[in-house]
Amino acid sequence: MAPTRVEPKLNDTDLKGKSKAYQGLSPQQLIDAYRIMYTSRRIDDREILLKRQQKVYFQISGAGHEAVGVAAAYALRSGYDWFFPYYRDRALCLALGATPYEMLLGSVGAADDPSSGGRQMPSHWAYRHLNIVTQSSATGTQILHAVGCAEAGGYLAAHPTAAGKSDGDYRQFKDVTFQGDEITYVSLGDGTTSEGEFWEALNAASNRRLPVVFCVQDNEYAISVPVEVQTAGGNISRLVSAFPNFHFEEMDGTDPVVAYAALTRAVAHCRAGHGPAFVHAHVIRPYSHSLSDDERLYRPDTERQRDAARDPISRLQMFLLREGILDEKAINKIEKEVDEQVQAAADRALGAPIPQPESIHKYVYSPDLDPTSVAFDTHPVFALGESSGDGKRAASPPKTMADLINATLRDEMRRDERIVIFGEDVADASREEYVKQRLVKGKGGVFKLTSGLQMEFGSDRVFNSPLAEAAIVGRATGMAVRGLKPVVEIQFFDYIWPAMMQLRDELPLVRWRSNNAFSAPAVVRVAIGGYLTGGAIYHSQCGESIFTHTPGWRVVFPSNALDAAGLLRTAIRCDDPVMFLEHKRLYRETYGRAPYPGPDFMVPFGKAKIVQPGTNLTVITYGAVVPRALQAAQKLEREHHISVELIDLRTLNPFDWETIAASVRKTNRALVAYEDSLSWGYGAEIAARIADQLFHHLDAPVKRIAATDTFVAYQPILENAILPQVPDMFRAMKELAEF
Ligand SMILES: Cc1ncc(C[n+]2csc(CCOP(=O)(O)OP(=O)(O)O)c2C)c(N)n1
Ligand SMILES: [Mg+2]
Repeated sequence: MAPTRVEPKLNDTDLKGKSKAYQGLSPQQLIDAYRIMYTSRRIDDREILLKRQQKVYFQISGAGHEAVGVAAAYALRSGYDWFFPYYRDRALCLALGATPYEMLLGSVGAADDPSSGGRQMPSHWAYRHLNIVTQSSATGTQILHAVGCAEAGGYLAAHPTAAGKSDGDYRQFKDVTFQGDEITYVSLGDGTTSEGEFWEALNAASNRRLPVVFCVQDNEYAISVPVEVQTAGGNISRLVSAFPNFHFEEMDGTDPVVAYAALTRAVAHCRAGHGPAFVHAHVIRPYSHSLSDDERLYRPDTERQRDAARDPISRLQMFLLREGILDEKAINKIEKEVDEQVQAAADRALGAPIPQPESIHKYVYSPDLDPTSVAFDTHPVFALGESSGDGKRAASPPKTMADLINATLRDEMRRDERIVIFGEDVADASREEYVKQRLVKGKGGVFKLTSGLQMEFGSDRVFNSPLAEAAIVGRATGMAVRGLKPVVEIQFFDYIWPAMMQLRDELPLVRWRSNNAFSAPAVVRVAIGGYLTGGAIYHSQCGESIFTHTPGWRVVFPSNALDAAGLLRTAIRCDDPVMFLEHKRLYRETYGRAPYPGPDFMVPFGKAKIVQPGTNLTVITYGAVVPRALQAAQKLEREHHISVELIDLRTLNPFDWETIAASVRKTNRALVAYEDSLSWGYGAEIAARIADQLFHHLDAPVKRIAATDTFVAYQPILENAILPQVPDMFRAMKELAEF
């Protein structure tokens, strides 16, 4: 069934003459709108030409979407509100203050391209001074960032002192601004409303009454797929209409006056703090999806001609003529000026310096703060425990990893008001009165790692999220871009996958892809691992190498309570995104307990620990394998006098190559032990590096011991057979020593 066509609803066109205002727009603003819209179209045309001449390498146009873009810019405040546009928003960005030259620098991939320094395709906008935040090519991810951005604005308004700078950690390096009544604008296409992240974003914005304007630019196609295939019933407005707290608009987005009126109402609703707005703009797409697409393959001429009759450029031109605001001569003059301006900008951009190949490594991580540096290497200060009665106070008792992570979070939250914690079940109780009235004790995480934090710091700093992992990470990204320090929890590593797009394509990439214009140094805590007896497939997974394989992440995997405390503090204070992997089996293990090391204890990243020194072979490991490997090594020493040097990596990216290399040069034998399944795992990289760089020092092949290439099964006998056990490690070490 064909979708219902929405006819243009031009109104208020009876207002004639230059003194009239059109839905609040003055004739001069309409003239300016025409200039911007025409500029936008001409940049697209110029880019298409340059692409055909192979002087630029990609083209996707904003054609047909110009009117709604300019209207949004007029309804919002440049440099005051926040913007998460998508690739069709050229006119929006121009109207907010980006220049044709800046855009064309992006087209040629110039070093001075303010959006990405030649790292991203054209039309992936980022203009720091205009609050236009870096975006990816992945459809829909930006919608969750917008939600997080709006949440950060609200949080900062409620906690203005959090915005202050502070030396000695990530806060030193980011200017945090907020307005109190700022709005976040996010746009997307009709096809993108099919993404789960769209719905997760609407749900969160609705529930939290966030000032977000969601602008769906409906050109009825997502590449070749028409809207009635994307959207049940063919109209997204109908589907979202039940979300509470929203203001809804549906209009002809090819008419700037109509679009401006709708967006002004939407903005007023948000600005007044009533909640989000959903603006559904019907637009056209006259230039195919991109230059790689030919829409004549799937759209007949009749349909394309029908769209052409609604072209926003010719429509506004007709309107200006009809209203007597401009005559033909004046229009020609504007067009000529714009043509010359765009031509000059293109010529200039074509001569602009391109980035140096050596620059590719810049901004994978913060250039300002190095978490491997001595600044993050501090000594523990153990508190004294209770007095024993004779006036003497013993050292405070050893605590579990779970206890120390909780205590570290607590101390960091006291120190840094920018920290917010959210995730599934992390609050003590969302219905906080139950705890306050002492009716219940409170939950504080399925493993109780965040226990008591909501009660101490309040429900705006520690709160439950919906069961939506992409939203947890996507919202954290938006908050971190604004300067907050979200420390979010993924309940089980096994369920990290709904967030994968955010974890792979977004959070770790914000800094690099924007050439350091933006950053998102959030912490993602994840409960990981097996050896649980009954954990089975979906509560035992590892998979750390998937994230060490993603540039931009710091990946941490402590094996004991003290390291967990010190590394978590470094994770929170550093200026990079950190994935903090907490082994569930180690949370309450007797092994590796320690007294609380004080509120400033930090362990630097990239520094391994030699758990025990040895001479005959080197075992490189981390996480829950550390205590198991230690047992095996001790038995080997006792029974066979084989001396094992056991290295706990502690952080997987960066990892401590120097310690590994020094050890292998001494022992000439290396075994990499890890809990994940063997093939393609983290140990493969370590083994390859040793083989590559220490070949002349080796007396035996580099060996690996790891789980079988299966998932972890439920029945304990099977689990034992799957995960590497002490006897397996004992055997592997002995064989290697005797090779
Ligand atoms: C997650 C994801 N899947 C697929 C693509 C490839 N892709 C790029 S744009 C697009 C269509 C988007 O359509 P719509 O949201 O309607 O926006 P429009 O281009 O029509 O403005 C697709 C499938 C992508 N970029 N990201
Ligand atoms: Mg579309």
